[in-house]
Amino acid sequence: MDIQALAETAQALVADGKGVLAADESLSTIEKRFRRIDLPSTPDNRQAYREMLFTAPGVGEYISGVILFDETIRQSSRDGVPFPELLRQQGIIPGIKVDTGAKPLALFEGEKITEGLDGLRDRLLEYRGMGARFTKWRAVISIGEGLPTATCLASNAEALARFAALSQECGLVPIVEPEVLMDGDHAMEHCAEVTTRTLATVFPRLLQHRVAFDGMLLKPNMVVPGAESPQEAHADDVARMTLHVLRQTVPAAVPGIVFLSGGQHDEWATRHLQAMNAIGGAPWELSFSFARALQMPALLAWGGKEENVRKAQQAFLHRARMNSLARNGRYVPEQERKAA
Ligand code: 5MM
Repeated sequence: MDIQALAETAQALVADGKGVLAADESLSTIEKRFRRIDLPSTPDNRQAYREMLFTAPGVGEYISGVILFDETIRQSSRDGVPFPELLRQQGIIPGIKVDTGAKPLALFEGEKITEGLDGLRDRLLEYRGMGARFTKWRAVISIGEGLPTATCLASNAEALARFAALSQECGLVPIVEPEVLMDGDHAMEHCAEVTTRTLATVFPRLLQHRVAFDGMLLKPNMVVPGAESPQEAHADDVARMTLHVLRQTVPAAVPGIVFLSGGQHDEWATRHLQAMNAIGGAPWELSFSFARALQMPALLAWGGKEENVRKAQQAFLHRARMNSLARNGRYVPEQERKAA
């Protein structure tokens, strides 16, 4: 295993002012997103949407890497340039989601286990041959009455560790994503406690599997109140609590933490990232790997229409730029209006 090469890729993904675009929506998720704009989810529409994002002029200034879905890594631009090559031309590192989705955990109602380990080594080698340089695997953890159970946490941590080890063996930087969902009416303190338990289960397991921390990235949720909670959280509280949890659980050798947005309003995800970077002094780079919080305004502006491509790209570039500023601790909400 060439740890030096893995470390260089991991560092490039969290380079100054840059973060990752998650564009790895599975077929069911992209169908849900396209429903917002009344667009059928066909291979052509998915190709057109991803091409709009990937060809946004100058996107490589803010985006270091893009996580692709299996279908997307095999698609090309209308001019016939394979998407991984198109991204490289923009100075962007292609990555790939390699899990095959979260399925019900047998005998543990309300909990999920992420699948995709069978045959993974062969798939990784194929993706590497297609130009991918990093991978991603998402575990889903629910908060609820008696949830998450220790069994759910341990099973998902084991799968994440096996995924990460296989990725590194194949020369790919794993992005380890244990997502504690926002669903529910729990307080942010409860989210902090569950996120702590989750990460405290994941990291020892990664170590047992000999995963090199300097050749991976962590993609966690931020510590926020549940989506149905009446609790109001100030950005400074989110930042303080999230950093507290991460300091307790994430080794300093990990080069970067790239947050998911998890359904937060796009501007709030940016404010929270800004607040964390404003505190400063963290041992890891603090950046983003958003899907919805980067894409939603662009999707709505696009609406599936060719004539809206430029407008949609502007909306996407705007969010990418705002998050780039936040990632460097230089974002103020007034920049939203000024640039709009
Ligand atoms: C694009 O969403 C990814 C999951 O897709 P599927 O559920 O369709 O497999 C997801 O892993 C994504 O990378 C992260 O959750 C971040 O997305 P958000 O929207 O939370 O920033």
